[in-house]
Amino acid sequence: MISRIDLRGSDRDPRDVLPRADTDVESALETVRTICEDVRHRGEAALIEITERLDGVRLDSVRVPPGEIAAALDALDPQVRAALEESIRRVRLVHADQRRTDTTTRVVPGGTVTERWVPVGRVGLYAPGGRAVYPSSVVMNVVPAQIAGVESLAVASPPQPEFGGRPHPAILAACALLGVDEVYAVGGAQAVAMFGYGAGPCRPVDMVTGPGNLWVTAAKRLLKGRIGIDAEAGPTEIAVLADATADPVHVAADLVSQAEHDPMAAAVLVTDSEELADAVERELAAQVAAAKHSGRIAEALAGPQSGVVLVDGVDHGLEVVNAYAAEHLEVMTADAAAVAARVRNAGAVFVGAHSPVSLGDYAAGSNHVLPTGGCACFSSGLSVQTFLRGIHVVEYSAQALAEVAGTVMTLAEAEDLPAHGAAVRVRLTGGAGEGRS
Ligand code: HSO
Ligand code: ZN
Repeated sequence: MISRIDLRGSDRDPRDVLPRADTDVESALETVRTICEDVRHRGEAALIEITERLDGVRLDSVRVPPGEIAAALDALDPQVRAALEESIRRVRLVHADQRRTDTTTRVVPGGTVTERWVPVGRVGLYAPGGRAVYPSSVVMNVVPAQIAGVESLAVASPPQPEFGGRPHPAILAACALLGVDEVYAVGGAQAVAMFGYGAGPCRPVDMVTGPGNLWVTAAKRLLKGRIGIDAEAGPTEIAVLADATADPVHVAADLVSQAEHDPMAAAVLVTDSEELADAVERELAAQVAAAKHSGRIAEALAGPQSGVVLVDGVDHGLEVVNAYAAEHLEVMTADAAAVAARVRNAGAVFVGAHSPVSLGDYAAGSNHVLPTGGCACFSSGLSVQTFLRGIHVVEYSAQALAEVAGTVMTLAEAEDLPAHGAAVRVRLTGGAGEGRS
């Protein structure tokens, strides 16, 4: 069911042969543009109409009354509540260490540049609500934003007909645990438009983060520039780099775990051991048959985005996984930590036999909102840094400016921008303010 790609003895560029899903965001742009324009011009009335048409729910107002958010937490299964609390505690621990401190560089006596870290003012977080209802993703988005110091945080999640047109109660409960009381029962592209333009009770935000389906992604692409976005999230990916020492039962379980998300999810095993590849394939057959979501798992594993890749050895395997740049990469080889240290491109790396991706999904403390589709070559997962901006604050005295004036004027002349040079010269030759420091 899973295809096999034999790269042994081949010097082909792995990028040309590796399986990868292609999500056609472009195809959704036109429909999404209409939705966004409607929300932009007609605000909450448009949101209510679009929601009725697409979600089959007629809302009086898009805002969830805060009392209902608190009530969802009261009604939450105590075991799930305890697990969410533990997840939040660990994610907070890791993200607290990501805080930045301002740095001041004294470039010359009297001349300083300070990098001041300032949180984004207002953020909208999207929590999906279709096949994916992930309170854990609320945690992964909200915690770094709160630790960064974001003052105003709102969450949007699709209304669920079976829950009276409110977002899924688990999403509301997670919001309550995190102290978020501004929640909207809006999903899809219309939620991103609501955040981007503001609508009804929702003020516009500076940034939207959080995973979503094709429509959400298309809306993020459309609004990017007007507001900030985290990334365009594609289907989940797991790559496993394993040798003969790996346990095929574990490898198969981990591939299945992420295939469970979506028929478009990618599961890729890269190994130099044909015996392991055979054993994993046998295990996959058994585990998929026994899985609750066997239909979509089987589809994901059989899809062109998944495969078992045979390589010549660990070095060749590293070359392949670095070229693939998976959202999640597990390293299950002898001396796994040393091999993992040579990984250059991955959203997150899971090292050794006891660090499965699902640990990171919920409770390692790491963030699970990670770059997909090869974007790990140039971007990172969600973190406190996502919600901060570094502002350079420049302060020079009269003397420090005088000392560097020649440099500025020469470069200004070289770029044929004499007014740039003049802005320095007036300060040296008796313009207003001369002599002040
Ligand atoms: N593996 C997903 C996140 C997730 N898993 C949420 C379970 N719930 C993308 O990193
Ligand atoms: Zn997952």
